[in-house]
Amino acid sequence: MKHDDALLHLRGAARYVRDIPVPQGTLHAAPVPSPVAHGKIRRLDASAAAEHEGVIAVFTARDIPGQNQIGNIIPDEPLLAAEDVEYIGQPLALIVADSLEAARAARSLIGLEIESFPPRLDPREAFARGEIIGAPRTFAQGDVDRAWPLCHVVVSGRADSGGQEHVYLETQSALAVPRDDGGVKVYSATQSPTLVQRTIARVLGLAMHQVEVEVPRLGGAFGGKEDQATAWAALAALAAFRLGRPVKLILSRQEDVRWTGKRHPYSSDYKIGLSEDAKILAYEVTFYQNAGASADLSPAILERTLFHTTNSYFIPHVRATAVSCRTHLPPFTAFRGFGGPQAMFVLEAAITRAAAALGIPAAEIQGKNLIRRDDELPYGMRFESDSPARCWDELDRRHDLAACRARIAAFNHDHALTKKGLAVMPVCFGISFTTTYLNQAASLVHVYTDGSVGISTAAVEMGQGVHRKIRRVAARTLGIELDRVRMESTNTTRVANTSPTAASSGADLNGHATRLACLQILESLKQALAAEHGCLVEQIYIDREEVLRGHERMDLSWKQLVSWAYARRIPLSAYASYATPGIHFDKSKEKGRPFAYHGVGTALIEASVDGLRGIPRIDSVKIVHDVGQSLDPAIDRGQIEGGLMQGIGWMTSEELVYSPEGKILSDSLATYKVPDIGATPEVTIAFLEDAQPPAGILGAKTVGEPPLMYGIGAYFAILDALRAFRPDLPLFFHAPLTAEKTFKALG
Ligand code: LUZ
Ligand code: MOS
Repeated sequence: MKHDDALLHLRGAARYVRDIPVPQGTLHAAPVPSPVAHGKIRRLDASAAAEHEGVIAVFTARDIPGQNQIGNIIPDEPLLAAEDVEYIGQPLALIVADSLEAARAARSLIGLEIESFPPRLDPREAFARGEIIGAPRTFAQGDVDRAWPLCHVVVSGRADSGGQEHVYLETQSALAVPRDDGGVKVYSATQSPTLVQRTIARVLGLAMHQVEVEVPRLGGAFGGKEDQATAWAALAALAAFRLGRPVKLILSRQEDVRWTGKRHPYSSDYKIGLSEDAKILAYEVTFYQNAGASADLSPAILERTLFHTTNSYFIPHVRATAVSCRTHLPPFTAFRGFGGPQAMFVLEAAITRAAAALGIPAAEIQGKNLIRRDDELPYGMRFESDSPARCWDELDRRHDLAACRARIAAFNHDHALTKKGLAVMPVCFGISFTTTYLNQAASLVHVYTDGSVGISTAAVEMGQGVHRKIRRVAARTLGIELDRVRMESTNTTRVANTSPTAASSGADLNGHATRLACLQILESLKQALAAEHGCLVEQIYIDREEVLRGHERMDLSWKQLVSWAYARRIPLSAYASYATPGIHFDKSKEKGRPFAYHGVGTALIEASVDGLRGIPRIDSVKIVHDVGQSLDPAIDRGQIEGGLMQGIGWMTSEELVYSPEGKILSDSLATYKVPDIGATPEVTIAFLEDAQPPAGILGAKTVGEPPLMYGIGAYFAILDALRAFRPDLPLFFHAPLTAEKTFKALG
């Protein structure tokens, strides 16, 4: 497999924002972070810092010409703290100097007095004090209260999942260059070019057309640059605008880990009721989302939690309530799965507890309750595919779940010091932004006179291969070779009003728009040819760069066709937009059809635990995933493997630890453990064959986010192995299940 930029990456030649050759006179900026999680600024004296050698200027909230506001969904987040301080790491000021070293060194000279108050870190405590963002929301169907007495078993409990650091390879980066018309051009490592553009316009008091945002590529993002690239771009733009000089702002790894938001930790209460034959009748859940200090994307993430309350299962009686709780930590943000994984973890916990109560394997409950075509989801959408059961059955056919369980039982019988465990993890993830209006995209396609093609869309390439997929769509639509098609950078002057490259929808939305633009060009070419040759437009095809009339070759190549058309003044560029049809959602009723389709699959995870050292290990993962007709099987495989490992990390080793003062202690890759190659299990992936016609682009279904949630199975597989050592071990659901916790659980 070859990623579009594989050679550049391999040679270290790919240019990220930090690698762009800077204009002469470029300055460097270093934010001054709050040392306190909760307090009021009593004095902020920048005079000594301003006099430090190399320092050009120090900016505070007072220097912002427009609004000191970067909140996206809710305007509750200042760019620079004016009075209230809400988390450790919050930017209080910006030092600009002729070198990064000088800017950073001057930080210690800022005279700062902050009156500090005890910080609130726990979401349940925040909820109890009424510190919530927006109103709680409830999704419901059936009537849980009437269902409980009908259940054979009812169990309840609590499940907690921790946050997760994105660990994108490229840290937050921006380069702002003032324009001669008073505007500013900003190179930003963002998933959301238009959000950055709009926010900078607001902060500087400019019109959006005075702000150009250019995104070359990202070194990973995973949601961490959907909302949180904005502050750094806006700070760089503020300094460039005020000083009339280019300004570069790059966070170090440690600054990035300390100051930026991560996946939301959740604490949840669940209650689940089942019939004697293991049918889930009722499920009630309350999600307490730890939002951090400001809203950021929390309300949208909370909404997606509610959408994924029942994951891959049909449950007739459901009541799910979710509330976003304000705490004194850096605002938590988007992370692959966007609140969905947190919901799925709770339901798997509930099922695991119910299985223990019934004395049956959890997989028996899972397999019996998979959602079927026409079943209604708690948000009113009727399920439109057979994929969950088909993926499950295919996994069973290939790997024989009962035989795996028997093999593990035999192993555990024969081994005293090592025990194995198993879990099945079905995933069903709604595809579309839950905010309906974001489901739009546009594409600008140029065919140059030599037949080569350049495409601009809203899609940001961050390693996920979206550019290669869009190139495939264009090449296939035009009937030309892939190598003729190039993706341009993402730029707000070429494609405006961009939705974030997020929600697993980059290839679908921008691929559809690109296909429409290519079809426009194709139509003009065909019309001109039909007129010239006196035939019907429908008779003309382009296949493998050859023009065909019916089945006959016209002795005209793509290249020749393009120069012929140019000479006849036929348009060779087109712009098209696309909006996902048939989706809607009514928040007043919490019902609708929010998703174009669902990303579906099932995984079988096997784990083992070393009983002496307490160390858990994921041995193997077997996956059947419905990709539809894959646009690029190698890229899809890569996404599935990467997502899986990120999910396993979230569930097993990646633990965010904070001091009581609200300071992150796990602030380096030595103390925050991401899974490495040594932790990688044997992964077997099968694509669901002859998947039904989906709503994605050219028959393909997305694979961006859903595979992360297979990793949830790692928690339950390890728990299963622990129970093989200690059948009396009380069940506990507090992710991540680290080596420390497994060691303690073994006593
Ligand atoms: N971002 C967003 C997302 O703004 N809305 C979504 O529904 C979403 N879903 C997944 C990931 N990012
Ligand atoms: Mo995302 S969590 O699709 O930026």
